[in-house]
Amino acid sequence: MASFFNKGFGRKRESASSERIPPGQYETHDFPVLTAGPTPRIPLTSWTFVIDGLVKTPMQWTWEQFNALPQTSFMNDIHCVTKWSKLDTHWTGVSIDTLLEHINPSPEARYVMAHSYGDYTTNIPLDDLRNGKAFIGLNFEGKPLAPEHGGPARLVVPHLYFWKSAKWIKGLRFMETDKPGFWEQGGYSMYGDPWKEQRYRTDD
Ligand SMILES: Nc1nc2c(c(=O)[nH]1)N[C@H]1C(S)=C(S)[C@@H](COP(=O)(O)O)O[C@H]1N2
Ligand SMILES: [Mo]
Repeated sequence: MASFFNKGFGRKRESASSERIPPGQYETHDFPVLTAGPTPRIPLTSWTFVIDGLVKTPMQWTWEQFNALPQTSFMNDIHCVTKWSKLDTHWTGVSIDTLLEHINPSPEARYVMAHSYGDYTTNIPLDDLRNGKAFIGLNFEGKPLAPEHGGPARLVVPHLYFWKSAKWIKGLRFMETDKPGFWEQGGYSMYGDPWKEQRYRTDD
């Protein structure tokens, strides 16, 4: 592989795309759609986003209320466990840090289960959602997020494999102990670090 090159001459080309592709991945310029099951269609009038579990102030937002929260722009690389990586994706949305200001996590909360419309779930450590690491994406490349990519709103956790980025997000449940979500119950990694190739539970 390119490891010799990366350690030496490659350094001055820090942003070269090859250095941004984790092991075992290839770069794609498409945006493949990966969904287990049909695409849920959620009318914005009945859309809600809920944070509950181990939090001092459980909260529920309507679509209108959620869109009134401060929004930020994000640029990220995303890495799917099926081996494609897509560089420089542009989003706007609500940082999880903004949501945390409202709900006050209990001290014992260490993990989060993301819940989606259509019943998909995925588990993520709370520390991987805070300090600018994750957000609820509402716009992708300047347009409202398309339904097949999780619109109207999806979780985006770019530093973990993309299955952790729950499409059609409907809430976050704060938990004390880790529990497997949909793919994790099927043998995928509990954590999913693409740089460590944590694809399956046996890689954890
Ligand atoms: N609700 C929900 N979220 C999901 C999935 C899903 O099936 N349902 N698939 C996951 C997987 S495996 C991947 S790779 C990405 C794919 O996102 P995309 O279809 O926008 O590329 O969404 C993740 N989030
Ligand atoms: Mo995936």
